[in-house]
Amino acid sequence: MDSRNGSVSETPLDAEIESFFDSAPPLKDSAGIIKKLKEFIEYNSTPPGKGSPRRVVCVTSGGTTVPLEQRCVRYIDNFSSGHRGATSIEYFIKAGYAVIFLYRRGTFQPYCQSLPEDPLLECFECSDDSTIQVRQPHTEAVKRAVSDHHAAIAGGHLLKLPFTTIFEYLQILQSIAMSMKDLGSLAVFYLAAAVSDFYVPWKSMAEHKIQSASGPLDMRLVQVPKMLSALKKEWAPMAFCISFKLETDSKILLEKAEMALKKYRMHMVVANELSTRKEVVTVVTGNEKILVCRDKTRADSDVEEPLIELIVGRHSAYIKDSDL
Ligand code: PAZ
Repeated sequence: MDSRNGSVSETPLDAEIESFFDSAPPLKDSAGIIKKLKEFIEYNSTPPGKGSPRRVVCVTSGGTTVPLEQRCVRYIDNFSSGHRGATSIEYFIKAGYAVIFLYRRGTFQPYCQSLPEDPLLECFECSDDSTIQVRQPHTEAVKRAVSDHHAAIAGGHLLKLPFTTIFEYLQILQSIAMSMKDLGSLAVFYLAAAVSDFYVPWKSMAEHKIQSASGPLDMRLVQVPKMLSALKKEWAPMAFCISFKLETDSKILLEKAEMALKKYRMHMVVANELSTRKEVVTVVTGNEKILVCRDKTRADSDVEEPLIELIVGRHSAYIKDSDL
């Protein structure tokens, strides 16, 4: 019995995964998150009027942190900006999907690409009578960000769930996956977050700030259990699953992506290199390696547009096959 989600799993999670969840600090407002998920999925399964159930995609985005102390002062982090996830969402919503956005706090958000780095301070000014107005040349970008973002939320097409640590990320991902289980083949996982491979188990973590006076720091990190297996086997077995593989060494990238495809029984693995990830990715499937590139003839183009187009097509074929 998985008490956090109130559901019974037929095959128990393997010991490593179980121990990760058992020893993780309790997720804040777990009940509230599960309630939001339930309402969002119900709403999109029976949209108002006579609309057919929407496809629902869970997009993960940004990097997970690994706390080094329970009262966390220091943590291990990674490079991920969340650009991939945030940009992809805009295309998924355009294609008619409802999106559950599991994102790292403070990373890129959908519809905000054209805003400057510090939007609050750079886009607005306060006049003498204390009215706040948008400064030129940011009016159009602010209008678009605010109206498209609000329309997605108000229309019930976007649910945003933030995380910071590896513990929060995996706990929320599990809740999302279990909530999406009954959607069957209409569910998609687009796992673009950069998830830590190693972590300090909560029980062996120092409670207070680690003291430097004690000399060099000797710390043991253990491997984060590979949750993709559990997601595919138990949490949402009928979902269409896309994972990402990032490497800095091009010589091993495709081999690693193929290994992940087979090992975790993903439908697609998107392989990308750190330095060229915004220009080109390779989509690895059971029998293809498809190069997807940004349209360089357009200054405002991105690689996510053709990538999501490809994914939506493959997901449609998957739904058709599952119905047979
Ligand atoms: O977040 P971002 O836009 O800066 O980068 C995207 C990415 C490289 C994190 C993503 O495409 C990806 O490959 N995620 C998986 C990373 C991994 O192998 O763990």
